[in-house]
Order: sequence, then structure tokens, then C-alpha cells
Amino acid sequence: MRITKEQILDHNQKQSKEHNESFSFLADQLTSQNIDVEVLVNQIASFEVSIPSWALGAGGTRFGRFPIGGEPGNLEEKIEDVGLIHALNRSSGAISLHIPWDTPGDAAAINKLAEDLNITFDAVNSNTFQDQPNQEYSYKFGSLSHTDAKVRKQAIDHNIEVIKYGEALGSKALTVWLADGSVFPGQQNFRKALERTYQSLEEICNALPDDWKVLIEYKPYEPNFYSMVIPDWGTSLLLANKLGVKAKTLVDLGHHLPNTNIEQIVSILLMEGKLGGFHFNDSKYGDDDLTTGSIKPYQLFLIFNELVEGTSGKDDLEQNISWMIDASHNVKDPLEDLLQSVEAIKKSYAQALLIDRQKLSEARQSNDPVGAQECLQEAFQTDIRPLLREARIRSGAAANPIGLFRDLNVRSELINERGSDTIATGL
Ligand SMILES: [Mn+2]
Repeated sequence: MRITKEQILDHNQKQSKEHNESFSFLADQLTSQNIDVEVLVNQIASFEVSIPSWALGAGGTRFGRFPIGGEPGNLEEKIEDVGLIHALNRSSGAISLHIPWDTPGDAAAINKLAEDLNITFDAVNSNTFQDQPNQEYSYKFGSLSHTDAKVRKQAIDHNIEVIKYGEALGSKALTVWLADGSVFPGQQNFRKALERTYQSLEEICNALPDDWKVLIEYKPYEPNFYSMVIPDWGTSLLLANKLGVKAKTLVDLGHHLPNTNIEQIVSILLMEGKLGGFHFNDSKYGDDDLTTGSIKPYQLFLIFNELVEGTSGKDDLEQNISWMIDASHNVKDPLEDLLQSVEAIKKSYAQALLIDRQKLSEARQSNDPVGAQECLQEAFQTDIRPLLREARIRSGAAANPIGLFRDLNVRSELINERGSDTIATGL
């Protein structure tokens, strides 16, 4: 299924009166605060977030999975689904692939399809957290950190193979999330496991093309419940520093212990030039993989405050950091969920752009916590939804992406095309 320009225009036409009223009211309000609304709308319009190939089907838990029907059964259909999201919001023009779940068989044909839909390829993800059929050695006791050099070599070779697939598609980054660790005290020598991981990553880095980066993701627990080899940003940063300029840290919002100050981590990584990428999601307790902004929108805003503060503006935000979603759960239509996530991310970005930086800086300098809080709250409490809508309309996207998704019965159409019992590859 494809969404046509006419369908978008028709939908936008119906919303135009109400939208124009709310947008001009907000634009006047912001202009009176000396904010350049045109610049703001352009910044919002050009900010894009990549869609993970593994989030396009129903997510599951280890207890069960409830298919939603019409799930993409292969990589081509996944790219078509991202094409639908991008047609609706014009902010999701890239897909992040997971190998081997989405191994591109015919790179030329995949590139052609992606080009037709204005989709590019963001970071490619390796997978050494599960065994594949006919795999020679098992990752049961680790991969890049394994005690056996033969297992490590297999895992290194897999990562290098993933780079090759990515190169054929124009990707510029490899994300390594390592599930390695230990389930019980005493099982693993912490130092030796980290040292072996470093050596394996060094070999992977040596195979990286010059214009690529490797993003090192961290996670405090799960699947290992006593220790993870790369449990936190400090360990990731330590490895990235040792590995050199191509290695950077990837922050996955769900990969922190409860109440961790993620915005401070972001700020410090930016200071060190080591913030390489983001996996957006939200969580209540742990790695819940919930819709971004559904639980802690203020935290998301504070993170964007640091991102805007720590970069010189839009260009840096776009050029140096990979923006990706990493979420998957059991109950929503994944396409609607991804539309909500992208919207929440862009909303937080827009709110952070509204912060009066000079006023905030003065409040900090004069040790005025009340004034500083007022600066943040003023931006956070502004209803900037008309700005996002304006940015979408100008980009050729739908004024109300989820509304149009439902009006066009996209899910029913996909079920008609693909059947009700297709299952997307992934978790
Ligand atoms: Mn992640």
C-alpha cells in the first residue's frame, strides 16, 4: 500500500481552517517573545528520526506474542511500512536494519525500493545475543567477550559481515549491543571479559570504512542478571575512548536503572564529543520499550535541552548523532506507535528550542534556581503542537498522521495485502 500526495492534500485541506487559526495564534505569541517562527518551523521540519526494522511487527515478551495482522513478512515489506510512516509524517526517512533478521539479499533491488520511497539506511545492528540455525559456535556464554577465541572470532566476523551489508546500502554506522555478561556471582572475571571485548571491538573498528562510526550501546541488566560486560555509559565511554575517533557511545533511554539522570549523561558525552547515537523509547521500571514520551515527557524535554545546549544548533544535531527509535511492545499497532514516538521526540526538540538560553544562562550565573526553573517551564508548558503541524504541512506530510492512518484504514489494507497471520522477523 502507498499513500498518495492527493490523499495527504485532501486530508490537510479539511484541517486547514482550524490549523491556521491555532498556528497564527501561537506564531503571534512566539513572535512577541522575539522568537523567529520561520527558523523554528524549518528546524522542526528538518529533524528526522530513524525507524528500527524490528519495531514494525507486534512486539512480544518471553510470555507471549499477539500478532496484529498484516505484519511485514520480509525486508521489502518493512521498507514499505517505513515508507507509509514517512509519507504520513515526513520525519522518518531512514530505517535501521538488524542483521540477520533483515539481511538484504539483493542490495540493488533494496536500494531501488528505498529510493522510490525516499528512505535511506541508518545504523546497521549486529546480533550476537542469540544463536542462528547452523551457527558453528554458541553465544550462550557470550560473544565478543567469550573465553574461547573461536567464538570471539565468529562474533567479530559477523560484525564485519554486517558492515559489508551496510556499505552496500549506504549506511554509515554499526551499532553493537552486547548481551554478554554473567548470571551468577563468580561466573565471570570482570576485567578479563572487558579486556577481551575491547580487543574484539578493536578488530571490528579496524574493518570500519573511514567514514563510518561504531556505536557502543550499554545496558545494566538483562539478559544477564548479575553483570553485563558493558553495563553503563562509563564503560561504553571508556571503550570508545580507547578505540579512538570512530567509536562513540549510544544512549538507549530504557537502558538505565530507575531515576538515572540521563540528561546529565548526554551533556557529558556531548562535552567529550562521544555521543554517537540515540535509541528513543520510554520505560516505567526497566527496559520496557514503551512509546517515547508516554511515561516521562519532562525527562525527554530535559534531554533535548542538553542536546540543544551542547550542540551549536540544527546542523550539529543532524550531522553527528544518529537518531533512532528502539521500542517494541505487545499492544499497539506498531505503525501508530512509531508515529506517536516520532511526534513526541520532535515535540521535545521543539520545546527545547524555545528555551530562552540567555535568560537561563543568567539565572545559572547568578545562582537563581527559581529563575532557571521558570525558563524551562515556560518552554515546556507552551503548547507547540500547531508548530509541529505547520512543519508537517509544509513538508508535504499529514496534518494529523494518526488521524489519516485511521481514515485510510491502513492496517486493514495491509491485512488484505499480506494476510492476518504474517509475522515480522524480530524479537
Ligand atoms: Mn537499543
